[in-house]
Amino acid sequence: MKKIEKPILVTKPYLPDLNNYMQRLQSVWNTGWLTHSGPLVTELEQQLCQYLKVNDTVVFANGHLALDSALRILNLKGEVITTPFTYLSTTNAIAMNGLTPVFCDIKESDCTIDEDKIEALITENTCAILPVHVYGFPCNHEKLQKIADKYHLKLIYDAAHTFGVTVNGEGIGSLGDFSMFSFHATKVFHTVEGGAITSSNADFHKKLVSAKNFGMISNEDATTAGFNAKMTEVHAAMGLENLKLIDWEIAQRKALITRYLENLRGIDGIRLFNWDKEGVSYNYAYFPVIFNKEILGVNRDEVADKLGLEYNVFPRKYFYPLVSEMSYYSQNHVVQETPVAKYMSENVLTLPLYVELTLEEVDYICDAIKEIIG
Ligand code: T4K
Repeated sequence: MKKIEKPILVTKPYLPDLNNYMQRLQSVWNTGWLTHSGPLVTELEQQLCQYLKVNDTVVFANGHLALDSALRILNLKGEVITTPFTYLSTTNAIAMNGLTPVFCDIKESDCTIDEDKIEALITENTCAILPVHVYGFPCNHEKLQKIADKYHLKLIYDAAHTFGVTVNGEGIGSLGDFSMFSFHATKVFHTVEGGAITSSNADFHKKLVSAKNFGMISNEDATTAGFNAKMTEVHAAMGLENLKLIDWEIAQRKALITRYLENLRGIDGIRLFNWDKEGVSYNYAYFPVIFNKEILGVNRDEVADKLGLEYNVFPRKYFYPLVSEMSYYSQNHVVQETPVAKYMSENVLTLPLYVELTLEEVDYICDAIKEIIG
């Protein structure tokens, strides 16, 4: 196979039509209102409530500060059960709120928290569960909510990867107490940097708005300590333009994943995930694949290295290493054994996936993988 000239990276942000974006910016120039919940931020929050099928949306400067703020306003103390198979942000938000992360293992079927292993980790200090809808695969909400209710725990979802996903027609951001979405440039929907907290319950709206503005509730008082985590009008303008394209973008991603599945299905040693779970409408955020080194004779790292060196294709090892293996956590925290998460982390590759990727490029990537594994 001839090596392609231009590198194919794991993702590439999609940008809206520049003229349309400039028109949005014109309104910023007209009003002179740049930040502090201006008209474009307000409009974006309203449109997101509709699109995500939630009753409340508060946008933030990024997903991490959104999650941090949600934990902060709940004023939690003690232990939070979460998974180590995630981006550092999830665990850092817990730790930086003075809470202790307790790592629960994940399921092999979709890499989300194994709800059957949660109860054994609950102690009198447990205050919340923070599962991750990793890769855009929804957690088992019904079981999680039952556990949360039984033990009077808060249930906060890291929904960074699940923009637009619905389960049995319900917006995924309406589940639990809160959900955090990331609008980072590399996500299905982006505002360059950005994020949001959504909920089916608008009772916390004022607290969330205050939390992103230093904790201030008026010009003269603050009831909590908070960051500056506000989204600007310039970022909201990008969000409003991208929201117009979102259904088309998700359809493009679906077509690419369908092509990947056609190419890779049935290969002994390559495990694909189930993309047909009943009741789930996916957003096709990532395309993870598990390489079984015992069967293939080559491991995930060799596949990744060869894809880069010999084929100019650069997938990523999301999420390797586990957060619990990173020094800050392994050296300062009691870290639970999570064998499934460890296996997944050591064998997964997320293959390139973005709107401008072509079907021919998907074929090229799959042919390269087939050559490498022989
Ligand atoms: N929870 C979870 C489960 C998350 O995955 C994340 C973020 C968060 C919470 C926190 O949300 P935010 O605070 O970020 O809103 C990326 C993103 O920075 C991060 O948002 C994301 N998760 C994480 C999974 O991936 P990197 O270090 O892998 O990104 P980077 O810079 O290597 O970019 C990946 C590829 O994208 C590159 O190959 C090049 C391409 N790229 C990237 C950027 C930024 C572009 O072509 N253009 C660009 O502007 O972290």
